[in-house]
Amino acid sequence: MEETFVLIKPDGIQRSMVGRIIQRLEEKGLKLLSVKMMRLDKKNVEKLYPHLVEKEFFPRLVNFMVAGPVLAMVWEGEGAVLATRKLLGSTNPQEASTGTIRGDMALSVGANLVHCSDSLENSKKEIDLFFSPGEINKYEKSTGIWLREEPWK
Ligand code: DAT
Ligand code: MG
Repeated sequence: MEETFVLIKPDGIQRSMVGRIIQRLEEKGLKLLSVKMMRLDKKNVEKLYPHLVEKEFFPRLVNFMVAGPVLAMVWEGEGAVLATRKLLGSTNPQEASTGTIRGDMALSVGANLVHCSDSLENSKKEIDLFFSPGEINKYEKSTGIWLREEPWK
């Protein structure tokens, strides 16, 4: 079972998209293990996006990410990392397919509503950045077995 890190960005909070974004992840069958509202600082953004710190747009990205509170979350499921990437859609909402969160709800690459981990390795790093092990709620859901091909096993 994989865990992935998802963060609703300041535009998602301000545009009242929290419920809709969480609903998409729940509908897919992913299970919410933890949630935390917080205000990021520049250091948080540098740690979340180490591959982007040298980009010309990075100062704008920092300004955007610290502009308001965000909602950090941990989600669990079979193949959760890739499944969540696909639910979000391409980085640039102009290119994201209709039916994806970014494709349906956003217009600008600099305001694309939500972040999620791009690999299992990065998901572990990103979860560690924002959550302590004691904050991750492992639990069974009675409906969870019906996400499997052989629920009785
Ligand atoms: P993703 O968020 O799909 O994993 P990423 O890790 O390449 O994409 O980039 C992280 C964020 O940085 C992205 O969600 C929005 C911002 N960003 C990426 N490319 C950008 C660009 N060319 N101009 C402005 N912002 C950009
Ligand atoms: Mg990324």
